[in-house]
Amino acid sequence: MNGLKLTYFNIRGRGEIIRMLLYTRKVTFDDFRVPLNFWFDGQKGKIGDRHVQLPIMTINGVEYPNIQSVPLFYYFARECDLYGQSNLERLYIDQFLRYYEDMISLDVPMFVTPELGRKAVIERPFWELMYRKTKPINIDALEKNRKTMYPRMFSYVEKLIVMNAKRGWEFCVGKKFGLADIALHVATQTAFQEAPEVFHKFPGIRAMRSLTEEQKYLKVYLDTRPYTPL
Ligand SMILES: N[C@@H](CCC(=O)N[C@@H](CS)C(=O)NCC(=O)O)C(=O)O
Repeated sequence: MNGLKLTYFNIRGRGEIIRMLLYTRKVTFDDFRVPLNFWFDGQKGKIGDRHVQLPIMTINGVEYPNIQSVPLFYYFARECDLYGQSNLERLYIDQFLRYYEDMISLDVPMFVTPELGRKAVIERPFWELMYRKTKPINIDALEKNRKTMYPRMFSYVEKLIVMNAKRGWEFCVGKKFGLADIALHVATQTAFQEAPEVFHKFPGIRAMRSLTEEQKYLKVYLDTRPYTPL
């Protein structure tokens, strides 16, 4: 793989799994982080037309807009040999990807409220403020996640990890590090930043997160990546 460029916002969001897959294998790529104000200040035309959403991926110098993040996760996981050793393992990996989707849909409302809606995303001062903030703006959503939603979702994933450990699996899926571990780490990162106490009851999730953080090349990235709320 060469001529690789990820065009995405300066958040983890739907770009982080791609970044982490590539860093795991020390694949060189251009990690282009579009400033939010640039996108929402009517300068989007410099990146693409109004029908374009991010991420945009460039592979071998060819740009693929609107290619969808999840197919990109699978593509790069296959390219990097991080997508399981058997069809059954891939079934389990896909399961973790679904939990990732569920989890990020819980995170977003803590930062973007319906009342603020579109107004929030087009107002540059709002974003600048938000990205300096370390705490969510929607305290109700944070409390609901902290008390109910994160523990509920985590308990499902914890059960999966415990069951998989009983099969002799050392990682989320199988005996090799891969996409499921990365998806779990990304899926739980906002919760880890905003409600770390929730993790106390979930040793399996904590252990899997640690294994991800110990990956040699990934560790360098995780230790130096910019702080972002999402
Ligand atoms: N299903 C798409 C969703 C893409 C998407 O919603 N992208 C958001 C950022 S996460 C975006 O570009 N928002 C700005 C806009 O729609 O103009 C995918 O997974 O790639």
